[in-house]
Formats: sequence, structure tokens, C-alpha cells
Amino acid sequence: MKPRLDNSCALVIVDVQNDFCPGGALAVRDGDAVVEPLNRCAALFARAGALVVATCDWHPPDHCSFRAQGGPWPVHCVRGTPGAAFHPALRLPADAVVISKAEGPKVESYSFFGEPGLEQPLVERGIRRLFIGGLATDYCVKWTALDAARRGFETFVLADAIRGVDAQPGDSARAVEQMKSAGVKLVTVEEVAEGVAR
Ligand code: VGL
Ligand code: ZN
Repeated sequence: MKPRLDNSCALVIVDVQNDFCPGGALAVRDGDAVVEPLNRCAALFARAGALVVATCDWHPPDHCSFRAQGGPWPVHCVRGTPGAAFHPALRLPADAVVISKAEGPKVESYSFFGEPGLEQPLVERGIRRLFIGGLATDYCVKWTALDAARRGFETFVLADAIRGVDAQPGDSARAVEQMKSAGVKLVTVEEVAEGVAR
């Protein structure tokens, strides 16, 4: 499976933020291992004239997903804090589009498409194929990929550029199976690179 990279493609880098990396408030094991393959991928997309989007979890201090508010998570990715910043080694192209999500205190949104009005600009730019990588496999990556596939985008997940929370053992593996069942294709960054070379 070597998809050809052109401007009908967009790369969606999901939540590569300090709080989801080792040492962060909601650390994903080896979360920082996604940075290098995503940097490589972002450079390939930029060279192909394809859009790069980076999402960030961007919560108010009293967000409904935090335990003090009855949610499942420790306080994480509070807007404007160091934990909410992108991993310092992440290299985004100058014209990358940054999208904040789950900004309202009462709104949880694991999916990029949970924020209204994001699909139309992609469609208007002729984007039909989305390549998704980042954190976390079993939450924001999964829901973004499932939503993308449901909306009719040809949807690829970058198998070597995702890591999961695995609150229950096997959650990430199950997430991958669920994505595949929904028609999402798994590709490696190397396969994407080969698609550019042709
Ligand atoms: C995420 C848990 C809580 C994610 C965000 O980015 O996958 N997971 N907030
Ligand atoms: Zn969150």
C-alpha cells in the first residue's frame, strides 16, 4: 500500500503535546517516539504541497474531563501551560494549521471533527485523503480516524507514528482493529515516503 502524495492529501498530527509525553501529566508510554516519524512525514507533505494540520488538546482549568469535575483524567493540557505546548522537538511547516480542541469547560472532544466547521475547509481545498498520526491511539487518534472515515475521507493511520494510553491492557490494539473494521488503512511513514518518490 503506497498512497501517492499530492495536494488532495493532508497530514493530521494529533495532540503531540508535552502532557502526553514522558514526564507529562497524562503521559503515554513512549509518546515522544512519534515525534521523529511525524517530523519526517510533515517534511514530505510540505514538499508535496500538501496541507499539514496539528491539533492540540486545549482545556480550561475546570474542564469536565478532569477528576475534580467528575471526569476520568488527571488535569492535563490546560490552555497556555507548558504541558499544553507541542513537544519541543516537533517541527511543523511554517504554513501548518493549528487547531485547538475541547476548549469549552463542558465539551469533551477526542476527535478533530468534534469542533464544528473543520470539514468544509478541507473539502473546499480538494482534500480527500487524511493521514493521521500522534497521540493517543486509543482516544484522539482513534476518534479522529473513525470520524474521518465516516465522513468519506480516504483515511490512513501512520502505524509507526502513534502511541496509546492503554488504561486497560490491549486498548490500543483494539483501537487499531476498530479503525481497520471501519475501513481505515494502516501505513508506515516509510510507505508514505515511497509514495512521494514515484
Ligand atoms: C486525549 C485523553 C484526554 C488524547 C485527550 O489526545 O488522546 N486523551 N484528552
Ligand atoms: Zn484532554
